[in-house]
Amino acid sequence: MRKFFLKLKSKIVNFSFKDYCKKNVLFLSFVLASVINGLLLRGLTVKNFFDVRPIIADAGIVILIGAFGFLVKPKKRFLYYLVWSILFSVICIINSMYYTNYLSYSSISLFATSFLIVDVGDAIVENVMEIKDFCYLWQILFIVLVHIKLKRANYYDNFSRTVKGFRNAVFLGISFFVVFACTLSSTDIGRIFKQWNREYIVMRYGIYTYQFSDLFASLTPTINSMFGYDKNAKMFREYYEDNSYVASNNEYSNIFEGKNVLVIHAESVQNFVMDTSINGVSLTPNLNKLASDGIYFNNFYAEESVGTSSDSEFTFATSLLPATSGTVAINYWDRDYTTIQKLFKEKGYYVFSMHGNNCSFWNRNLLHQSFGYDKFYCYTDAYNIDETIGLGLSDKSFFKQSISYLKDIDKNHDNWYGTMIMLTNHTPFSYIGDYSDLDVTYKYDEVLDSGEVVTKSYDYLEGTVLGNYFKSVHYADEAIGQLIKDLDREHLLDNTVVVIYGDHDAKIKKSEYEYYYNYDFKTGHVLDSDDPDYHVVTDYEYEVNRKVPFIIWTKDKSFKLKVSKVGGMIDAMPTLGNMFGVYNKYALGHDLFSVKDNVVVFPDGNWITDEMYYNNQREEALLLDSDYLISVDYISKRNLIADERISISNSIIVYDLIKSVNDQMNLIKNGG
Ligand code: GP9
Ligand code: MN
Repeated sequence: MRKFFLKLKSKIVNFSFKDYCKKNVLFLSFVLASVINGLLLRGLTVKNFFDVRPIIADAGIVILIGAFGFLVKPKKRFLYYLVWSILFSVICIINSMYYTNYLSYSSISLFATSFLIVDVGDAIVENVMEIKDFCYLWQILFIVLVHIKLKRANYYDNFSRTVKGFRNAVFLGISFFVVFACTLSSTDIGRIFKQWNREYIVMRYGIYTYQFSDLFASLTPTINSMFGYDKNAKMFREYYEDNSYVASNNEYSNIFEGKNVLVIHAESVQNFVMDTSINGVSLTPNLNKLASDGIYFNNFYAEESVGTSSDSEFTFATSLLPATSGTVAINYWDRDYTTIQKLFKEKGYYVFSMHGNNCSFWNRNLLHQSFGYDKFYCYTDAYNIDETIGLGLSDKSFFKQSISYLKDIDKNHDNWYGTMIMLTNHTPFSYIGDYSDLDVTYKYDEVLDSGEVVTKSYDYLEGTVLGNYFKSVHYADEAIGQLIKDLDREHLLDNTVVVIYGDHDAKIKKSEYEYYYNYDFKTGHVLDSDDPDYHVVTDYEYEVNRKVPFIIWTKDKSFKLKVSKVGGMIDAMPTLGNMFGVYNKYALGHDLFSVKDNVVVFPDGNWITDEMYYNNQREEALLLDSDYLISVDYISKRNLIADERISISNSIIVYDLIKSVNDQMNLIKNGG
């Protein structure tokens, strides 16, 4: 041991940094470029430039990977570093784009869903890619240039494959990691294992460590379900021993028993559009009418993760949160979930779904079977694709053609529960063109010197993503209005409860809102960003604005009410279920008519209550009720709820825990 330290000491004393750099130009160039790109990515996304901890972690992992280059023949070494440089640049590019859209980092598990990107390709090009996403490519160019220079100087002829070089680099890499490990808190360690707080992990561990830990986590859906079952099953049993969902009892219990249900999954409809008029024209007159004649939850969030539409369907159906890695629709569709569809089916309802896009999008042909739907009416199997807007059949045609199916269903079944999944109002919204009659230019009268009055116009929202979204949402609203009329004409509303939810926000960038809020109608220009009246849209304002409408309506207008208490998609099933006398003992949400102090948990661990929005990633809070005195205890209690809700949901999803309980029950029933 003593000998080792003496040797180490003499090595350190005799170490010449200049010599080391000279001998390892390619290796060090690779390390430096990769670390700079990691820093650049954090700087351009989470604006985390100055924290040295992720730099140390990035350096550690890159050095370790670079170390293996010493085991490659010098002439092939360049290729080794080139491949890794390409891989690292691609990682940075993908994460940069992903962050712009989701304010989070990408996961390898999403590659399973990447075939869906082909269908939404235009949306990616129009809304997702930006020039800045490609700045990371410099690393590749840099490595090539360094190589050319070294080759010209016959650099490679002077070296051979060297185990010593490998050993030294590994030692260096490990040293970086040891230093880094000393800076970790228990929260940091917990979060890298749980993986859902991706922004935090990248800020703390750097992009490369995140991406490797994510690779491991993403490969684990299969590995996971093989290991860790006992621990998760125990957690599940203990949780439900004390917290099994108990049916609520309030003035809304069973009010709709025996009625049919028509759920409208309203693509990308955000709540704020219901309070928006452009040039005095309401964007959503039909939704507004339904909301004011029914029960309208106006402080409601979708709680979706990377599975967007499919996650909302899942959370609505099960009252569980989406998977923390991958998506239920693609990776875990074949589990045994307790769903609202199955519960209605048990009551004798015919249960079906309808959609105008490919039946296999989001794996719906399988997912919907797993939810318990009797039939999925989709795309060319059920519809004549006579009018395409964006991804598939236009909503107006979809609704029109669905009426005859609904009439048949109503004729042949005493009771039915159906979901209609809308499509047209899907990002990038630019296909809406003439299908919407909403004018988003701004017209004004100008008095000329001669006294003549002429009408002039500014482009205003014309040609912007938000402007297209407004047109598109206006179209979706018209489609809903037309559907309600047609249903009424066919007497399909007489015994039906119509439920409408926005499936998630429209994923429109903050800069679009800033343009909209800061538009100066006097000049037709946007205010300067240093103007005292300039409205900066903060991350918090943006997050809180992601609300979607949730409406429960009947034709007889028997319940007219606006609920402003905070709620989420996870609460939809318990709230609606109670009105029909169905309940799900595994529900993690609450009946919004019974719950006090509700907490809406997002899949990344952030949460919102009536009092505050809490960003768990940054450990920052936005107070929503300034009269409320918030304590540390208030936050930590809700952090625990968030952690528990995410963990229990994920355990059920990954380990198919409801199935194992059902299997045991069947065994007991059958006397096994
Ligand atoms: C596609 C539709 C859109 O069929 O449901 O899915 P999204 O891109 O919103 O998840
Ligand atoms: Mn959607």
